[in-house]
Amino acid sequence: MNGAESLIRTAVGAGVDVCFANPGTTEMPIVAALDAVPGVRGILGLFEGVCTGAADGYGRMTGRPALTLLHLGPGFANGIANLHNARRAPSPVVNVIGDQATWHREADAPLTSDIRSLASPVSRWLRASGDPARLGSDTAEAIAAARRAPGGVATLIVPADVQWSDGGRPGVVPTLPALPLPAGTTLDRVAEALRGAERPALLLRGTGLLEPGLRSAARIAAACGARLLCDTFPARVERGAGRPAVERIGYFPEQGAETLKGTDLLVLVGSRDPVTFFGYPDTPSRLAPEGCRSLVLAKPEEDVDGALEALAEALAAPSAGRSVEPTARPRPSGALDPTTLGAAVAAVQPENAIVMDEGATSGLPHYQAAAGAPPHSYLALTGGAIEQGFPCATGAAVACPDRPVIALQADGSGLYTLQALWTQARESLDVTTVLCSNRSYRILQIELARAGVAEPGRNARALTNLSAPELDWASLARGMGVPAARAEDADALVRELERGLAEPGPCLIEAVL
Ligand SMILES: Cc1ncc(C[n+]2csc(CCOP(=O)(O)OP(=O)(O)O)c2C)c(N)n1
Ligand SMILES: [Mg+2]
Repeated sequence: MNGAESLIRTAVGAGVDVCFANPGTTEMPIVAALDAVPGVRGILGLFEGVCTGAADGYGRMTGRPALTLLHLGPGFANGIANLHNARRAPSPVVNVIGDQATWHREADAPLTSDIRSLASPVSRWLRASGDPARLGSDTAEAIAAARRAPGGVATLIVPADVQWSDGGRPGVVPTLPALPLPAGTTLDRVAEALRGAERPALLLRGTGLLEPGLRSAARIAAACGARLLCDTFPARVERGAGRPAVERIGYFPEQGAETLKGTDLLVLVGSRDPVTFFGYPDTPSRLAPEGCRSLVLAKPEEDVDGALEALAEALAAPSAGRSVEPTARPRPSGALDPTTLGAAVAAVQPENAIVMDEGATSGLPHYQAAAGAPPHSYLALTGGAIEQGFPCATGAAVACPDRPVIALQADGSGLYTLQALWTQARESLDVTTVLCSNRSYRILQIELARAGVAEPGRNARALTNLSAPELDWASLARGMGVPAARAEDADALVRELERGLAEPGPCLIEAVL
């Protein structure tokens, strides 16, 4: 067995079954091993950011890492922005990067570079494997590191000769240790603070936004009147009718401050004290009002669900909290704008949908409109590095072949990684994309206005406007093998959405805003 086969055997043994890949010469032994050792589905992404964003989406939906297979420093560098988003989620991901053969490094051939320096900022675990006999155990360690709560990005650099040389031995991934509960004193302190607070809130992250964590959080809310909050851009929230309602913190500083206004106690559940997305003149970084106390119930690496349940018990909470009633979701009619777009999606989204929102300014109203929609998973752009929507939706669809995926995709953000559509077509993934076509970097125009630029100059207009030439999204999608339509009003969007959702496989609807 060569090193590459030991790597794949280790992955298969650990239940890793997907590899989002864009390989080159230094990964050929691993490509061959993917066939020599059955069990891992190789999925080609036509740009590395597609592979890493897909691994993020896959990790969010399964809680398990996929492999990415990337080509030396430059290939990896193309995938960094979406690994930044994965790190912020945080999602379990295992990157495998081929490198020059060990003895060839000193020749300084053209593709040689400092991969470690590129990988370290986005990797919680990083190693260059140097010995085929240890590549299996290195792989096992990488997988274990990616899985360790709350999940994270592990990166394994594998020189080509370590892949092709004999002497490989599969490694075994240790079973995960039970997550530690927070100390009893922490629990007591939080319970006491909650009893004394007038307007408390829980800020939930990680498994706290999935069942059963959410159910325990709702019990706590019922016991002490706490609100349930999540970050502006959560990795994944389980929501919809029959589930507890979770409010998102507003995006702009004044909106975020408005969400938290009057809060006197913020209980951090796998989360951190909320801060503004950017620094603005004369605006504090911290969002919570002055005098609001923040207390950590559970750190991200602790047992968030167990802590929530123990806190509910400590508060003698009722056995169930409030959940959202199903709401009427009228089909919108007339002109398309972010509100009617959100209403259209909410009106038709089927039960158990996965909604990936990189709709930017056009995506926001959907969250409110879909509050009482059938149960669904909602995924957002965690790290603010745009280009994530198409890839993350792709990975979510690979993870959950039985669930419809709806992608709210802003046009500017979508243009970075639209080739993910080709992967959706090739793999027959059930992704319905609503392409929010406002032909601008609208958010940047808003930021310019906020910064006091009343009349944008020639350059400011040129740098924030996507018209001239007009992008033809239906043609772009069809060129990638994805059926497409164009909707010029809300009625047409509803109609096209119903058609797209009824058909298996991907489709794209350009919603002309
Ligand atoms: C990787 C990356 N590059 C650039 C930016 C800066 N940026 C933030 S939003 C944005 C444009 C968003 O336009 P679009 O996706 O069309 O959404 P809209 O604002 O029009 O709703 C840009 C360029 C970023 N956040 N991330
Ligand atoms: Mg736009």
